[in-house]
Amino acid sequence: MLNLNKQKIVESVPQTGFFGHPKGLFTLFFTEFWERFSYYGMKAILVYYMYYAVTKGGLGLDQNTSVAIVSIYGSLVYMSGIIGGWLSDRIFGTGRTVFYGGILIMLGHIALSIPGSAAMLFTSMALIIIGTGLLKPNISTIVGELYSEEDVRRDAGFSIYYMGVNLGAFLSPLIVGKAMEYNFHLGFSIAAIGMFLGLLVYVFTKKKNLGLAGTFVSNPLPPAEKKKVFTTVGLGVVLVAIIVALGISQGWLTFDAFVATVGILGFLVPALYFIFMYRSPKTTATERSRIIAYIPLFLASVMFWAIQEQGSTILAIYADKRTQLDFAGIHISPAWFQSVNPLFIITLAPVFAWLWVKLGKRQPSVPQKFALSLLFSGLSFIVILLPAYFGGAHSLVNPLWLILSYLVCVIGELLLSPVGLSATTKLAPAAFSAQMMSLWFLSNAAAQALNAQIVKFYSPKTEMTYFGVIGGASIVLGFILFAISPKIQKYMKGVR
Ligand code: C3H
Repeated sequence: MLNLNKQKIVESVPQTGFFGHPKGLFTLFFTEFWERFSYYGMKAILVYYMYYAVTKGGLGLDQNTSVAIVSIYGSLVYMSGIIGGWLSDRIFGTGRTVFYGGILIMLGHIALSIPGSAAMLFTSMALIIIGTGLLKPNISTIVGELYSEEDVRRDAGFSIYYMGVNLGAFLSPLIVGKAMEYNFHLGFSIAAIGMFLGLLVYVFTKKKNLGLAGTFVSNPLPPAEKKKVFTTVGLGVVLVAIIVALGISQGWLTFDAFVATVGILGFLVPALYFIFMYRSPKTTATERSRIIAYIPLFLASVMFWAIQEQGSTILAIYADKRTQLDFAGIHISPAWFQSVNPLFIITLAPVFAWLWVKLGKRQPSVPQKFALSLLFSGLSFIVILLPAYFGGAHSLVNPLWLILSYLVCVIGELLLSPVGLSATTKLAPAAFSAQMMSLWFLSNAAAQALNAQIVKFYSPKTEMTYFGVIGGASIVLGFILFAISPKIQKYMKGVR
């Protein structure tokens, strides 16, 4: 986006009105709160819905297959951000794309709330994959648009926004998890209502609060090119549909082959993205250097999310199968453990925001924060291997172990996720502002694609090795990143 447009947008947004931040942050905070409420509420019960027996209201699928499907689903949800980024940079602008995304997500949750079969599940997944791809990266990009480049409130703004994400993520597993005890579809209906409320907040407050933010198309598609692009996309979709139909009918498109394909795409797509942005004539020399700096940060982010996302897959199984759920006189629903991470985020985010302000110029650089994040996420897996080390893998474990592991991982998350969101908006080449945010979410997509390959190695027998190898890898990468941090900082060309 041109600097002139950026300035016009900032001037159009009421610059105070929400905890000393631009009023638009209210709209984005609550829209994203409801979107995450619906997404994480659905996700907190999805894996159980898939592997619980039909007599218990589930679909009766195999447990490991269910976890792999959830990982692939999570990966595609973030991968589709490239569609959302492209549509907004070239056709709709971020604001309209967010709205369309919200509608698709709501329809996706409605599909799951109708009692049905695996077909309903896959319809819902398709709608939520595309819808989230349209909404998630674009709403985060609009947060960046509310602040001028020099505005010192920007990082704190992203921390507040991240608290909105986690407030939704905290409340929904508690509510939807409880609803699951009556009926899975009641739980999914609550998710649909959540997204509906998010759309209401967005539609009714955006005009007053967001000003021009979200209305510009940063790199519009010339009308002459439109026809060519739409024909190519249409043909591509038809080709993929034919290949999939043939593959299924001929028997070579097996579930494992699909998981492997998503695994490859998880890394191939971001690689192509990097090359494309780097080589674009619209990217300046300074922006090219920043793209180089972004590569190690992206890889660190993949490692981090690979561990963090297992909090809702492998650790969800750990909560269900390995943890004492009757504890201190209460019966704990395994889905409630999904609220532990967001609760710690909400509590600790202000502490980190305060810490960065207090440390001022002495605070670690962005690459150093990422390196520390890898150390903490690695340690969280070392913590959770200890119960098996001390007591074997067959007795039930005190839930405090799981809570401690989540806490350590959250410290890593606060060192990486809000920092990464903010750094992405600063490092983005002007012509690719929304697409760079999609690239950031592709690090999560790659992580979950990787997880789909590795979760099958988890079992009570392999538990210690599983957590030890993955946790150890993260710690080693953390040390390497710390060593090369000054070099990365140089390539960032003044961005801090
Ligand atoms: O959703 C995002 O944008 C980023 N993720 C987060 O903010 C996480 N802290 C959410 S926690 C988790 C993924 C969902 C909780 O319902 C659970 C991790 C164990």
